[in-house]
Amino acid sequence: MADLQIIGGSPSNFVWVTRIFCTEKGVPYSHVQAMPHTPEVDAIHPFGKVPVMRHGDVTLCESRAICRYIDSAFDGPSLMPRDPVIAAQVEQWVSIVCTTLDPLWIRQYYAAYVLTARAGKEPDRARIDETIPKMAPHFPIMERAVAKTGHLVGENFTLADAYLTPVLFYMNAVPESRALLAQSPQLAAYLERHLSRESIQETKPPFLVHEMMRR
Ligand SMILES: N[C@@H](CCC(=O)N[C@@H](CS)C(=O)NCC(=O)O)C(=O)O
Repeated sequence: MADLQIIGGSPSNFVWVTRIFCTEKGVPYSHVQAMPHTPEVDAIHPFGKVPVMRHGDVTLCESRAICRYIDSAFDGPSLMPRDPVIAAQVEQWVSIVCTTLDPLWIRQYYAAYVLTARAGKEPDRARIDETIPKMAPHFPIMERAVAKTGHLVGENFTLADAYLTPVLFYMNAVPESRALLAQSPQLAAYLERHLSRESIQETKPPFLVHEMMRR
């Protein structure tokens, strides 16, 4: 069978999701490191974003579509439950992470550390100060979401948790959001527990971009 390639840099939380998914399903893949807007990515994603995927003649972009393809094209345990209600609840939380948390927590706030570090500059304090008050109310909401079972949906680790854990990992890596996380003990415990999961340990970014660029 053709080699399955996940293309995109390890630090990307969305690349990370697709790698967690492959690992949980037991699907072998090659990981090709590539930045957004580079030729191999632009050849697949119309807006040059990572992850993208190649499997023989099949090329795909967007993490959710990639996970969906891998789930149907390969055998193995799935992070997508079969029950229609539970499956829809998983999609609901995946969507919330992608459309509410990621745009603010990662693209606006964490980017204030990463983009500046890449340019060899100090974090963008104005951007951080502007974003934190908007993020703060999200933390107790997410705390309540995981409080009952230690998962976003039901009793098991699902794709919803695979989307949330990388985002929380980055929130724990920088001070203001780490403080917000500390005020949400159930969410902090959720992160700690899922971070120790084998599939997450195996695929974890080997360095933090905002720390490495400053060395
Ligand atoms: N909805 C996309 C989001 C992908 C995304 O935003 N990737 C980031 C890296 S984590 C990226 O490529 N950013 C470059 C850009 O937006 O131009 C997915 O689920 O794959």
